[in-house]
Amino acid sequence: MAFQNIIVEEQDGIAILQFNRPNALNALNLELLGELGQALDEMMASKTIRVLILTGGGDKAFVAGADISEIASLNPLQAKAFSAKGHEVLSKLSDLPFPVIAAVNGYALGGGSEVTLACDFAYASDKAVFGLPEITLGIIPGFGGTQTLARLIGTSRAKELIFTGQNITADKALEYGMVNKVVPHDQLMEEVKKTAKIIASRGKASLHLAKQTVQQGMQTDLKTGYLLEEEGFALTVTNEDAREGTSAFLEKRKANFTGELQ
Ligand code: CO8
Repeated sequence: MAFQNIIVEEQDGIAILQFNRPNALNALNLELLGELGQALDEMMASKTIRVLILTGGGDKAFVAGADISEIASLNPLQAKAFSAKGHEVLSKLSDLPFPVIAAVNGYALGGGSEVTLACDFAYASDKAVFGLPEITLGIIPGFGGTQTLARLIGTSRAKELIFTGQNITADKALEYGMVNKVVPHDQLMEEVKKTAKIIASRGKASLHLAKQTVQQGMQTDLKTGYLLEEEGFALTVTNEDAREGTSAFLEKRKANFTGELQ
């Protein structure tokens, strides 16, 4: 399927989705959100993708937020629907049965920061800028930021960012735990691909269950989380990849995981 606002490619189990509205710093308009949702639906059904990388086209921005020209004319019901559309699409991203890495190559503001928060983890270029500047526009975050940022970095830091609307550097985002690594700008994709390649060599079922178990566990108490882990563990241990992984260890060779999700 050809898209106008995103570019999707895939090689050796690694998919790369690039936001592609460089003239608007990849701002998320409704058309882009629709295409993103459709691309994620297709990926959900993919038999070959093991890891997805998200990044921004052009050399300035990952995503500079929701498209302000579209927000400006919304009435409350339309605004609620726009926010709900963002939640729906970002939930699809979080729910993909394989890991998603954000390669943050520039501005990740408002909806852009919220996209990184919906990914499993992020690496940032040393030129990346994060922030939730919605308050400077007289609005509040609407693509999950009030919830996901506080859950990730704690309520105090999240409130300071949301109340001031001030941007932070990649190094500050690293200190806050919003990104796992900051690398020189021109090495970002190489570094992300290196990690993606390691992940792509792991088994599909164990990646899916590991992701699901961490995510669901974070929404519940520890005892319930342990139960989720027991179930996930039991499912992986009977998977053909578990037979391959344990045999490969005992035979002192590299495992070759070819198991399917079902
Ligand atoms: N929306 C629309 N257009 C944008 C956006 C945006 N978020 N960001 C940049 N652009 C456009 C600019 O208007 C400009 O277009 P043009 O060339 O036609 O004038 C082009 O991109 C280049 O931008 P600048 O000239 O401003 O580039 P600078 O390098 O000078 O500045 C900045 C870069 C600092 C990133 C600046 O563009 C900026 O501050 N952008 C807005 C950032 C922002 O406020 N983002 C938050 C948006 S609100 C949001 O994300 C809410 C999410 C939930 C919505 C829920 C809906 C109800």
